[in-house]
Amino acid sequence: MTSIRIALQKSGRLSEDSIQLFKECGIKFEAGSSGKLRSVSSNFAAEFLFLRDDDISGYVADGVADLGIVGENVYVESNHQLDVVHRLGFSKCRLSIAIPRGETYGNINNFEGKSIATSYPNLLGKYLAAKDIQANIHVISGSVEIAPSIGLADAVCDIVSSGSTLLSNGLKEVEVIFRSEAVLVGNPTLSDEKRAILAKLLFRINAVQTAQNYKYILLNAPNDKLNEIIGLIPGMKSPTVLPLAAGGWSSVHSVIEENDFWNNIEAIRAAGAQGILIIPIEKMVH
Ligand code: PRT
Ligand code: ZN
Repeated sequence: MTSIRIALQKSGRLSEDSIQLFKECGIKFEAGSSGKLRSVSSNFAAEFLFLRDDDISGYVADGVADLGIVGENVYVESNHQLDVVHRLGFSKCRLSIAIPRGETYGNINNFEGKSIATSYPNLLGKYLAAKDIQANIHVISGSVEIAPSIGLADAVCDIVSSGSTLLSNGLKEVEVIFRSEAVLVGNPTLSDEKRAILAKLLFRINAVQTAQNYKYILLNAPNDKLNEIIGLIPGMKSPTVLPLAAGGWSSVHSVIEENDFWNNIEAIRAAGAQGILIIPIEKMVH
């Protein structure tokens, strides 16, 4: 029977959320932390490989794996031509150019003739070429942020998330050149059988992602305030309204986007709503 092979990061910033995503999709397998490099799902036509993130795009391009989860920064830098099948919304970060904090910065022309240390020569090279800047790119594979202080380069181009690494190395972010998140990439030449399995997987991923934005809400409302309260909850178009055993009160049930609810919480309570419950939804299919 056909199954798809999915390459995941063995251990690192992508691993936990990647494994969690498949678990939430109801796909069972043994995670790679046990030292295993390969694991077959017991309830879905998929097999998982656990690799260094740098190798994932190449394995998918070669067809050793059919799909992979990788940071978009690493995928684009790899120059492999894959299908970005789905954006996953986790491991968000940016690739930025930073300079010593004490220096003044005007614009990108500051880098004309300067040297920039990075592990992302392709992304940086394309960005500079598009801006018509001639700079020297020093490729280094780790600890990029110390390059200016040891005199190796004038600036760095590295991944930033909170910014605290730059700060503690006396650097400031001056240009964001790429915004990244985890992506599901796929080999462009998958067979029809594998595409059918991928479609099933995407259906589940969509159900999980949609559910994350919504909550099931339950509240009790005095009948004379029912319409007012329902009107205060945007998106609550057609709630289920059931009479409570206590006369004059109703129970209101609906699915809403969570933010819509918090924006009006005070008004909802002031209108007399009581016993408000907000319950997570595991999966949601439109
Ligand atoms: O061992 P393996 O090769 O598999 O993993 P790795 O060490 O190469 O990668 P890993 O696990 O560190 O990161 C995997 C992916 O997570 C990256 O390719 C990005 O897409 C994404 N990501 C998200 C990050 C960060 N946030 C991040 N903060 N990758 C790296 N960092 C590093 C950055 O390099 C810098 O040193 O964290 C530091 C900056 O963080 P802040 O919070 O101080 O700004
Ligand atoms: Zn890596």
